[in-house]
Parts: sequence; C-alpha cells; structure tokens
Amino acid sequence: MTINLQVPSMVCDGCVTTVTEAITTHEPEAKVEINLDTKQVKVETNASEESIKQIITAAGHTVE
Ligand SMILES: [Cu+2]
Repeated sequence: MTINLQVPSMVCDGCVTTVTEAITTHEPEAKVEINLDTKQVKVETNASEESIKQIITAAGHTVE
C-alpha cells in the first residue's frame, strides 16, 4: 500500500537522505519518494503506517 505522511522537520537534502535511508534500512522493499517543498513523504510498502512513523521519529524527524 501507499502511505503518505507530512514531515515538516525536513529542511534540506540531508534530511531527505536521512529519512529515506532510515526507512529503507528497516524496510528494504519500501519505495520512498520525498518532496522537500511540500514536506511530503510517500512510501510504498507492506509495513504499517505506524511502523513507518516510528522509523521516521527514531531518525530524529517529526511526523505531523
Ligand atoms: Cu536537513
């Protein structure tokens, strides 16, 4: 399924890399698309929305 999350704490390409790598480290099959302008994180995965939120939070970012 596709999960859409808002992560307003991302402010630069480094943040995008951090969030992307955090997700793909935990969920190697996940496809991650991030739009830095809209702060939108789109994840195609079999993992639950809750677990993706936890991964992003553990990487130091805030899910709205
Ligand atoms: Cu950054």
